Amino acid sequence: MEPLMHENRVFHPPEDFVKGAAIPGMEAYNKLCAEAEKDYEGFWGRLAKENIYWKKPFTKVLDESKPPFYKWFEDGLTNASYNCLDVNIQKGNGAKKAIIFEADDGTVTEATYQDLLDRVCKMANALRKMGIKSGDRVIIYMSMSIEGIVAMQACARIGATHSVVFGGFSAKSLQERIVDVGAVAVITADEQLRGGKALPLKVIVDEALALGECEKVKNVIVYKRTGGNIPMTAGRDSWMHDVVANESTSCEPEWVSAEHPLFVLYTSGSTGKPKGVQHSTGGYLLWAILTMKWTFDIKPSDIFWCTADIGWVTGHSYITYGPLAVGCTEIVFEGVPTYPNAGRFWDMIAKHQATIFYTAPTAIRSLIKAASGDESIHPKNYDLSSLRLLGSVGEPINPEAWMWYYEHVGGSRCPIADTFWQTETGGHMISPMPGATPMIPGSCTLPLPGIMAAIVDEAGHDVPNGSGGILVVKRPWPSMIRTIWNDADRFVKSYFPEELGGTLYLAGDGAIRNKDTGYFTITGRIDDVLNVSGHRMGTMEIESCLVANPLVAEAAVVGRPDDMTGEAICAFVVLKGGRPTGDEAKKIATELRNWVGKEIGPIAKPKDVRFGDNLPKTRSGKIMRRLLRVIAKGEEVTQDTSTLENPAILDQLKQSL
Ligand code: 6R9
Repeated sequence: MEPLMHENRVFHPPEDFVKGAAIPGMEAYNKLCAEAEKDYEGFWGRLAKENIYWKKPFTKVLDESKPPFYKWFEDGLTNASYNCLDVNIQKGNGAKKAIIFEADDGTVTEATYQDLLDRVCKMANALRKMGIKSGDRVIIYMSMSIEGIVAMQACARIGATHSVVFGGFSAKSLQERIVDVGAVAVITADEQLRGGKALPLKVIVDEALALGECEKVKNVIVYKRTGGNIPMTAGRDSWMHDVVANESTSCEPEWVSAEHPLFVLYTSGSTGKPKGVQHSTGGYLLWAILTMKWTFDIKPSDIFWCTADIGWVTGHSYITYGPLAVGCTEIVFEGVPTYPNAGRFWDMIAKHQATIFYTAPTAIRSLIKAASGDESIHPKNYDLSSLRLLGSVGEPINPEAWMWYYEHVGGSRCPIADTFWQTETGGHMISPMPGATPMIPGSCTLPLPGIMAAIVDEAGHDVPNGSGGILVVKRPWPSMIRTIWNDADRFVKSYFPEELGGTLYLAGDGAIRNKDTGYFTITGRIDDVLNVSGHRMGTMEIESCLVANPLVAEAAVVGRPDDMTGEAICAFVVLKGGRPTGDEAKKIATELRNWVGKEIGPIAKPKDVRFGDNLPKTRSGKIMRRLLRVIAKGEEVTQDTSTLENPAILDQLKQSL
């Protein structure tokens, strides 16, 4: 933390950027913040009227009668897909490119707003024909494709709530989500392509459904991506191209309440079970639109590229909904940043003339490393002059990576929006406004207008700038999580804990504000959630997976800092058959890694696996994770170990494989 607190390089938005910006300068930013302070409901009500098409206008902005179950614009009727597609076509943008899709192998396909509307309507009609109706849940298990976006938009069009599961999750993770959300259909692809390799999707869906409790799933719709050989179950499975073939290109949208659940997206929390984060339609869409305008300063002429996957919230807000709702042209990419070489991002920016580029620090760090080993793929060899704005998301961006991104990708000309937010927040919470906020590398700077972010102590009291604490949001905002699907209790306990007074939204991150600037710096999660390459992983989730292995008696999982992935997963394991050594230990470690890969997904595989006869525990039997964290880092244990029942165990665990 220290170097960050002393970071004093300041980068001001370039003058010509400020001139045309949506928020041109700090005065304009402060004015919006003051408007929200003065009349909170008036502020949001005005923006919701100006930015969304309402079939029936709302009469009440915010209902706070049952906190923390807040309702926004509830009696207003709207539709997310209508706002993204029809509204833009009515504005005369039917022939405008909506999506430039680049496949793994470099093939480019484009879709205009009119094409997209036609395809969404056909798909929506096909879903309706299968009996899928408003309020039903549909699982989408696909990789990056126009079809994936069409599937999400088609669900939105008929009021079905989608739940996208990242294509890297295992059959078991997929099945758990299908069961929890009570899905009636699954939309998938035969296979996905990543880095020149075909990877399975449909057979994993089959495996998931065979795990049981999935009787509600009546239809599996399969997009033919690779043409790979896959089994189809008669009466249940159908090809996407067949079901849409004879459908009409017009489809009356389902006009839903602004509070209607647009999607449920599962994310890791501090228990073993992932939480289904439920989002609304109106409030969510409003914030996707406003953040496109404010944070990304989006203009009709922009070519916007967010490199996220639709399996994560970033892909929802800044691929499927935000960019289309504001009518820009966006790039959608199927592949990986390192194939066919680590110059792929730079090559694509140049080829498609991207103006705004939004990616994750972990990708930047790996491309810095690649470019230091191979000059030919350094960004300086590509024409990146089309860029005017950069963005970062998913984890803190370290000042070194920030500087490299700023100088070598942005040509010291493009502001960087370091956007702090979460699956639960629906959109950006804290970020520089690119035409206003002076930037300091490593700080996400200031909250967006209307977002009442603050730092408090463990009792919920404000702490002065300069002292660290717990990041909270003091007032509800339109795109906030509405509940955890099927678990309202957990929603209240996780996000509005009694200890903080019950009204503050607890983000789960620690933060500190600079004494002079008031800028926020996020110091990392304060719960048992790890951030590996920008992906959230619950330590408990991995622990319960490990102990489910027949060889394992007990396991504890902690994170340790990693130069490339931000954090790395370290598992401390006690085997039923005693502590293995040498080759035997290596073999079992590999076996356990693969087990986690198979049970949860490859992103959850522990980097380190260490074995002990036991784990360090207090006399009351609590695993002392803080000691494990120290050991995982390879540091000497200097803390008090007097409460430890079995201090000798520490030496054993220190021995790495
Ligand atoms: C959008 C997204 C959320 C967690 C969040 C925090 C970390 C995200 C960050 C950041 C520092 C940033 N995080 N953006 N930390 N600076 N700009 O990533 O959602 O997958 O739910 O993760 O990611 O720890 O709490 P999600």
